Amino acid sequence: MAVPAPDRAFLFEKGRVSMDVNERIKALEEKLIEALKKVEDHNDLQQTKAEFLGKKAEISQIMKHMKDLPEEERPAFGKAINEGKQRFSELIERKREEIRRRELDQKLKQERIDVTLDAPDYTPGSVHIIHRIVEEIEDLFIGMGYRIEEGPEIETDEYNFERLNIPKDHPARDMQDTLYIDGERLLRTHTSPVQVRTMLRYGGGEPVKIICPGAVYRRDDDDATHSHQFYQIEGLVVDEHTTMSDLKGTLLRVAREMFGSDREIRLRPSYFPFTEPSVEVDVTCANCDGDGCGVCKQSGYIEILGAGMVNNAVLRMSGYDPERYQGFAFGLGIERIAMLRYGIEDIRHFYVNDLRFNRQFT
Ligand code: FA5
Repeated sequence: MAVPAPDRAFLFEKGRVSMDVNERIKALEEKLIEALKKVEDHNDLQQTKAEFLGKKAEISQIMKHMKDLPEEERPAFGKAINEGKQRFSELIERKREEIRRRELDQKLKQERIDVTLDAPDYTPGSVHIIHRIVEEIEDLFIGMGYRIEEGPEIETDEYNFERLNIPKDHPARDMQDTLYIDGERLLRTHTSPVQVRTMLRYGGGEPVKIICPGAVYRRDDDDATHSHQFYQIEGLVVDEHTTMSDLKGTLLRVAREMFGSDREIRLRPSYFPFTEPSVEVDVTCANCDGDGCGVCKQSGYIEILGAGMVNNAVLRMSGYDPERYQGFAFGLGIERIAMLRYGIEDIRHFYVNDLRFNRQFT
């Protein structure tokens, strides 16, 4: 904006200097007010600010003349200029705020949400049936005073086998086909190593009452009843005067909780290197009530887990004196329990993530 240069002679006329400066600034202020009316956006505003307050603005030019004024007139002159600049700035900032609000209003209008539109369909997720059964069994055992322990899925040969009384080259290693990572590390084939880790941590001096849920891995070929990865829950009680009948009572409670209050169990002699004696535990078939049918292969019973009294060698290796302490342990496969309970004929249903299957259990 071209503002004529101030008339020096006019400015220097004694006694009129300050008044003329005030008039000039007043005139400039009116010009600024007019200019601001035409300002549309931040760009325009920036330009107007440069015109009225920048280095080349008239007010800055007038300021340069202060040095030519008599000493006594300088303070009033400087004050007039500074107050003028202050008012210009305020006018410009007010305009800036006005633009900001207008832009915000526009943005809010554009982004307005139509709350009357239909919400998109969604189906809430749910806990997988395997984890639901794990939680159910955990609740049952917590109610009986057990603690929950967990251990690593990548285990060492020492904890998975050796400290469970399965030395290298022992034929019992063939019972669980193992996925090795290297010579020493492997994917745990069962949850029994957590027994050992917990007993060692307790240091042989106090009773143990734990369950250990978790994933385990085997080099099994997947078929209707075998998976290379499945879930187990291990149970371990070590105390003075622990007997086989404590084990039987505990497992009967589990069987009735899982399959119905009228179920019976049967213990069959078996072999595990870490328990002595060892048993396989069968539950009466829910399909035929123990009379014999296709599901239980006419036996009236279905196998659900392995168990036994903790082998003295295992107690000793874990720091417990077998003269004083005895223990029982059991290990059950969650998928097999779920299959029996819900009549699922193929273990692979649990892992293919077919929502039609999963939703049956929500
Ligand atoms: C064991 O793993 C022992 N550690 C259990 C045990 C613990 C015995 C403490 C004594 C004392 P076993 O290999 O039988 O045992 O496996 C236990 C359960 O896991 C089986 O009863 C079965 O329900 C389940 N299971 C075994 N292999 C598979 C598989 N490939 N797929 C799905 N479930 C399996």
